Amino acid sequence: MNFNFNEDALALQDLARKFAREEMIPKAAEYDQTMEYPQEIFAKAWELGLVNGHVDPDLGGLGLGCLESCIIAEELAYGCTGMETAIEANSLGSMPLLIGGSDELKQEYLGRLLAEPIQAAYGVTEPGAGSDVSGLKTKAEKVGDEWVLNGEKMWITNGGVANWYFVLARTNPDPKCPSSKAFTGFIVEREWEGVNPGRKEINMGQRCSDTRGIRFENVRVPEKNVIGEVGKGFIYAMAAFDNTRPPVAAAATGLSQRALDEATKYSFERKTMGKPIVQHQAISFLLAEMASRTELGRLMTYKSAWQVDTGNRNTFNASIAKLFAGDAANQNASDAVQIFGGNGFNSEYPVEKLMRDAKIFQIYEGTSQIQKLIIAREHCSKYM
Ligand code: CS8
Ligand code: FAD
Repeated sequence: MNFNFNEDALALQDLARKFAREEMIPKAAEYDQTMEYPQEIFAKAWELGLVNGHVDPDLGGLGLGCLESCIIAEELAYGCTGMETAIEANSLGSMPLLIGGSDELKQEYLGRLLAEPIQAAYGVTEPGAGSDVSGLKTKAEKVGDEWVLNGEKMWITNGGVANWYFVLARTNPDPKCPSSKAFTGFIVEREWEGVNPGRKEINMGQRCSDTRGIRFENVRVPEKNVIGEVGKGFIYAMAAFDNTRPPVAAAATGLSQRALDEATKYSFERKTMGKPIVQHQAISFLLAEMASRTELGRLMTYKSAWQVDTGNRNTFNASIAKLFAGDAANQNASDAVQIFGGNGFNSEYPVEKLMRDAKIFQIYEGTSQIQKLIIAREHCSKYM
């Protein structure tokens, strides 16, 4: 057991921390208000190597481990989780390809992400199926040597800006076919005929992140754009979450830490009944609880990332990390607003944005209820 980061990880943490404080925080309120996509921030982060770090070195990437990705995600999220989601969605979009794709497909599409500051997206959720991935209706049929894709995706992060999408579609129409054999993953280019992203959704928080529905109408996908084996798409899509839920938990932890720091600073400055509010035990105990949640979320995140990096299945711990850190971010943001009093409710202060931004951590990459479902299944399977 060693809780010290090595020099490379410390250098990455410093780099991401500096970037968050100097580039992201000063612009966060403006991007929140305008809801503009943070391309300028994305491009600067890309220049510094803070985007796509997970791509293998033999493809020209940095080959960072999951723990290093978590370190970056936490620091960037401290600055602004809207911008961080826009950045981190590239890892999610490319993860099924990294897991199951051929070298040729990886070189082509991951190569694009390394060549220019452009986006990828992960297209699984549909208007009628979010938690229940097995219930999705988008379908692909083989016609000659191509696949013809039809259907509709919903809530796709980077949906309007991505150069290409990972799309999960049903390829076996038999309702009795198990999920592990019924779906196939495809790489679909934004510019192909029949690919139609919808309007940008206006969300409660993380408002500069670009979330859209996408319609696929008779989109012709070449056979080479099938990821891995036909029928294995569900497995690649699920295995991707094992790699990306730790960084999502890390981002939630970054928000928890920011809420704690803002609330602590304020509680030293604000005076009531003749003393700084930090000297009221009710306030210092809130800070103690916030600090405890932040530390616990971070520890579980690191453990679930360490399992990935040591080649162990982490489904159980990734869901615990995502569940705990997502809930912690919400409680910490709400407590920070409480500590700020009336000022906390006002957009001149940073914490109301934190509270709006935090909510999505209990919804995307699997809701808190779905994390409990996964944790319970994994736990109970050990007793069977
Ligand atoms: O449907 C599953 C689920 O995970 N639902 C939640 C969906 C979700 O998380 N969506 C997130 C969308 S992306 C998003 O929100 C992006 S946020 C913006 C970007 C932020 C920046 C990063 C479920 C409910 C867990 C399971 O569904 P079921 O239909 O019950 O399937 P199962 O019976 O559990 O499994 C079917 C087969 O799949 C295999 N499987 C399941 N999990 C895994 C993992 N790795 C490998 N294989 C897996 N983790 C399972 O073993 C079954 O295979 P068999 O061969 O049949 O035994
Ligand atoms: P539903 O599945 O309809 O769930 C509704 C409620 O019922 C929830 O509280 C849920 O927890 C609960 N529930 C459902 N099933 C069960 C059950 N079996 N047991 C207990 N409770 C249950 N998806 C992508 O594919 N790619 C993306 O990039 C992406 N980005 C997103 C960005 C944003 C801003 C948002 C809002 C969503 C994004 N999503 C993305 C979709 C996201 O993953 C889904 O919204 C989420 O998985 C929940 O699905 P749903 O919205 O259909 O809710």
